[in-house]
Amino acid sequence: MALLPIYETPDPILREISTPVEKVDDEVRALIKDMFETMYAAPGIGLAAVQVGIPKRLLVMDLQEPEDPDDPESKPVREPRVFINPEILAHSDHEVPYTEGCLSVPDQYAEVMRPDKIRARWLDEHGKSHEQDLEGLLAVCLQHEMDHLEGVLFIDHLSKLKRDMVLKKLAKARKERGLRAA
Ligand code: GNR
Ligand code: NI
Repeated sequence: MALLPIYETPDPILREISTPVEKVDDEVRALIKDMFETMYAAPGIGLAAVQVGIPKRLLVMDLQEPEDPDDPESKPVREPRVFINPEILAHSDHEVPYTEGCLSVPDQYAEVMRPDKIRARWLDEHGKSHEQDLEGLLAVCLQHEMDHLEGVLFIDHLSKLKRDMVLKKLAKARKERGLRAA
């Protein structure tokens, strides 16, 4: 059991292209376990291996959606998902906005447009292949995580003006945190 360090922008590791997982073995499964622990502690709904400094094509996700969709205060249901060497086989032409955040761009949120439906293929933690049509938050989150595998952050989808605004707010928040700690 271990919490892993989460790398934040502008760390150059986040710009690396992740390489395929060659073999889904116990070492990979141990990393997956630590990634879930790190993701739940953060807390976040997804985490790509490169965010913890390991540029491999591997990500974990748990949308932790409330038990009762009409009551956001109801207990979140845990549904851990693992995606190894994921591929997007097709996506709809229709794009929808979603307000995204990222553990590597802490406490900053902005609306990103992405295709609302995708067909994806991936391996699970046992090396078994899956192919499925995905939509909603699951499709948004998988696209966000798969961007990480290509060294792309959600802020890269924004206009330069909006991206600079987010980065300025992040710098300000870090500066204030630093002043409080001093
Ligand atoms: O925790 C996260 N929330 C989130 C919200 C909207 C769209 C994407 C995400 S993923 C993010 C965790 C993260 O940084 N994953 O890479
Ligand atoms: Ni992210």
